[in-house]
Amino acid sequence: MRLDIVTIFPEYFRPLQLSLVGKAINKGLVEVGVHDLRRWTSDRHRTVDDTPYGGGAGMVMKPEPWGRALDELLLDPTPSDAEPMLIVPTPSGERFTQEYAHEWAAEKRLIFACGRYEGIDARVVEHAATRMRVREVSLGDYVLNGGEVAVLAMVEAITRLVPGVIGNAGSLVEESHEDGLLEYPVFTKPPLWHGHGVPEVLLSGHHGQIARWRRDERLRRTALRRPDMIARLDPADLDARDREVLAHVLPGGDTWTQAAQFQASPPAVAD
Ligand code: JD8
Repeated sequence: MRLDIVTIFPEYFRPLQLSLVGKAINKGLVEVGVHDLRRWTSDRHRTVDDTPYGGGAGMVMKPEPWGRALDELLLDPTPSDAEPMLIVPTPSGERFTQEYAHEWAAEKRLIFACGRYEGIDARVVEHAATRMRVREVSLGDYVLNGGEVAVLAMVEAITRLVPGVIGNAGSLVEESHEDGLLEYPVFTKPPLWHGHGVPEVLLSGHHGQIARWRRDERLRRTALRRPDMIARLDPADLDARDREVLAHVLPGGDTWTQAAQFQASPPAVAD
């Protein structure tokens, strides 16, 4: 997989050399190119921004440097049969999810455009969409100062799903957001810490009971912290015990089906 990142702050991406992504790069599983947008400016001040049409606060990123940058990156056809996809982080994008992470981990080439200031002139995406697939996505409902942090997060979420990057892919299965439930709490030695013990069942060696306890914890946590995820669960994936657990967590002791009605405004659940 080849990743190209265009930004006015290339140093933001030095951490990509570390840990998992760094290893994936060294193993040749992922190729990452970080490009300074100012390389494609045309004036001696290397200007990338200008005042917004229609007035208003702040500055907008000029289209020309972006156009030249994408032109040049598209000229370089490697990997040969790759159809690059342009990913543009923006607070006004659709939410980036684990589902997208899986989809994009199967792509051969991704190009990330990091905006700054008030954003990138909208014609850049409009023009790019005439030449490649473009996705405008948001990391979440909060405002960052630019796209770099979002790209760092997405690159990590995507590359760790590239086959061969994570040693034992098995560990991916029970992760939050993989099967619609949050993770269970984890513990390690010592058995007693600051007067806090470890749930007995985890020391029992009884794998069936441990698996059941972990599933119950995943259901409880998800119902309490993310009732919206409970409402999206497929009923066929829940057994009688699951329903019983949810019935005890959800208000009025109703089964998980009640959750759907709370979709709009999940009730405040006492933690
Ligand atoms: C790209 C410029 C800053 C945003 C004026 C603050 C994503 N979840 C997210 N929150 N914020 C972003 C994001 C913010 C960006 C850019 C992404 C480019 N800004 C702007 C509009 C208001 N400033 C994001 N993904």
